[in-house]
Amino acid sequence: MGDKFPNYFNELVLKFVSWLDEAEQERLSSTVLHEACSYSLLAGGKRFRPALLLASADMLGIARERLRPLALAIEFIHTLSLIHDDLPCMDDDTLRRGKPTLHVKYDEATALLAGDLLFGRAFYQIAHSDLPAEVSRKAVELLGLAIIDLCDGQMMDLSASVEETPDSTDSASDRKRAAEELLSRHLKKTAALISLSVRLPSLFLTEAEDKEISLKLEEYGRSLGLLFQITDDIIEVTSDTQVLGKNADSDTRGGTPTYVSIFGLDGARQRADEAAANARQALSSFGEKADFLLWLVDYLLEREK
Ligand code: GRG
Repeated sequence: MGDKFPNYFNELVLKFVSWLDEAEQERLSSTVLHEACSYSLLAGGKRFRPALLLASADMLGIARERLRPLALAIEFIHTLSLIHDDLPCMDDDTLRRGKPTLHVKYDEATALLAGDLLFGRAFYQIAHSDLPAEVSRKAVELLGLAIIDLCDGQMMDLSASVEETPDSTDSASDRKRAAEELLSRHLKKTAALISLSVRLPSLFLTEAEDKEISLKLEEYGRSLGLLFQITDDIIEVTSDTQVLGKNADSDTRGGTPTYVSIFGLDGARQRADEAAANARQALSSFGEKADFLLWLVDYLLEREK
């Protein structure tokens, strides 16, 4: 297999970054606020969601160019969620994508408004495009739902940080409830946007095809998103800040329960394996066309940043 899949992943990332550079050059204004948005957008980041969206499009045989507005919209919303997540009233973080967070580089008001502006740009990008009307309508509906999930998940995250992580002295039912709460929080906070990225390309299929295929893509995306979050929790305790590009203990400083704090490192790895198995199962009917998306499952299981 060698470098085939990593190279393909890089190719997708480069394609997306070229779209992002073009979108930044066509910005509607060059005020400080727009510069602040560009600071966060162009700070790097793995571009995991847009690359996933393009890989799904390739698997379904949909021309990549048709996905341009949707890929940009997804990354705008993801970046906005990171900017707001880092604010003092949320996670209060100082480092993101290897650079000072937006409110540290500028100020809080600018960071808040930059996030709001990206929200607007995401929907403008979709509506101001030549996407077929029905694709555009459905994409807005699904993106709206994913954003609602993101906000719900973040709210759960904030409340979780003031509750105690159950330990061995807690009853089995307390531990079960904590595990269910953790699953629900991560499905909303992390898996919703990842799942949407995999699902969106199927909007270009016929309605009958979309109905059948979108369920499998969503299931894969949900499991992959969960796997992404579990491995995020694992590398938060096994990696250092320099490798991560964000503070290594950023999610645990507020005492928020994580897969590692609830299940221990081995338990978290076991849950990562289960999510990986579910993701593989969801794509079992796609044959070798799904090879890259299946490789991605192993890549996430082994990732160190
Ligand atoms: C209004 C869209 C909107 C959101 C507001 C703040 C908030 C609600 C939600 C925050 C959700 C959040 C920060 C989830 C974390 C998901 C996650 C694992 C992010 C890290 O993603 P990576 O590693 O980041 O792909 P890069 O920097 O590589 O893009």
